[in-house]
Amino acid sequence: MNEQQVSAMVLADALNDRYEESSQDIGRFNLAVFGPSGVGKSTLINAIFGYDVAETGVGEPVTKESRLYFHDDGQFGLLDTQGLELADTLDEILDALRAMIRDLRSQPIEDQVHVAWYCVAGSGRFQETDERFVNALRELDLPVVFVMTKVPNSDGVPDEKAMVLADVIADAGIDIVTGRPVLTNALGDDWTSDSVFGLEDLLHVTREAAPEGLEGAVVAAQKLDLEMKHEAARAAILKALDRISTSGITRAPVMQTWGYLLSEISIIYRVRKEASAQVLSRAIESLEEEGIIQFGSEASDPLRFGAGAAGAATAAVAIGAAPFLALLGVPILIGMWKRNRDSQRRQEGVVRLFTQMLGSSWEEACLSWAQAHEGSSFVTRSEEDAMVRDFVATFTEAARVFVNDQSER
Ligand SMILES: Nc1nc2c(ncn2[C@@H]2O[C@H](COP(=O)(O)OP(=O)(O)OP(=O)(O)O)[C@@H](O)[C@H]2O)c(=O)[nH]1
Ligand SMILES: [Mg+2]
Repeated sequence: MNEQQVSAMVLADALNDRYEESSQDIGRFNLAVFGPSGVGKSTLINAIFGYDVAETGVGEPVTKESRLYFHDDGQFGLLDTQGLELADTLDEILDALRAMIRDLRSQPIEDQVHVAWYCVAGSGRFQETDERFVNALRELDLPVVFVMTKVPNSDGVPDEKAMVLADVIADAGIDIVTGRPVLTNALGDDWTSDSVFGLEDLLHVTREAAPEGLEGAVVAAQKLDLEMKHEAARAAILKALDRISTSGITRAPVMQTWGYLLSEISIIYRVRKEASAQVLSRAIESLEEEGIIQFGSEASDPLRFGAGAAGAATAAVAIGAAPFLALLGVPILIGMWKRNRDSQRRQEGVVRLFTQMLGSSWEEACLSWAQAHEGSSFVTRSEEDAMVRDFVATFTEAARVFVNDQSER
């Protein structure tokens, strides 16, 4: 490993140091899904959470011989049944569920079951079993989202019979989230005019039903709504800027803030820790090769900058106030830093600007990966290359805008 690689690892290390903690902070959203076999539960889960039961396995039976399976992955946990004829096994499932929920009561909130989906076929009927099951879930204090699946529709407009069923359910006097069922169809069909619809609706209702403090976990767990993720990433950047304002600009707290920021964005977009660290260190190395960023040789050194893409002459500037920037010298920021070396507030501005650039570039890389990627959080080699390119391009563009902005003054 050469010196450049060591330096490039600094941000990857910051992310590595904070990833687990960030994951804990965001928490895990645990969803329980019920409904008769074949109604489309697993298909729906896969469409919204990209969680392919066929691929990931059904998980562990909750108790020996139990028909409840729990499986978790990152910010998402799923309590599922497999191939159950619900009416025949109703009491058995409810007993197992009651025992499980009772056991979980003493656990931290993120280990409990948060929301239940109760699914019936959109072409079916509302039966006494459905009512009993929903009431039993409510007695366990679970918010119940009533889902109609495989709803026959014409380009997303539910057919008449499904509308009638929805009204029957809404009028049945059961305690369900929003008071009405959510109508969905998770698979399109070229032969009929059935379209995919209702998935966003179901996601939003589910997020609303999740306990306070776990909405972020729902946002990270789902793969359907990238705008939702974008909002969460913007909030993470603002939080990082706030942290810098309150904790000051000495090295340790700033590194910590960058570690939280980078890992939170990774988690929001479901990019795993190892892939994140790898992409980050490669991107920083590449920025250094292009002279956009330069690293000082030692952490304790006074701030040192070399000639960068901006064509600045080699400069060695000693500023004791922020030794951490010895590790991450940004040539385009030198001018601003030098002019403002007497002002703590303006130096903070430099660090905030770098934080902003870092967050936006990392988000861009994660976002375009998520747009191109279906489902799992596995990052292929070519996807990794694309993420490096996206990060470098976004960062470089932000740097260019900044340089132009400075030279116009
Ligand atoms: N047309 C259409 N078919 C669907 C839809 N959802 C599921 N299917 C099909 O229905 C079948 C059963 O779907 P699953 O998602 O496995 O049903 P499940 O409720 O998980 O069933 P169990 O795991 O046995 O309890 C599969 O062949 C799916 O392809 C849908 O929204 N529309
Ligand atoms: Mg299933």
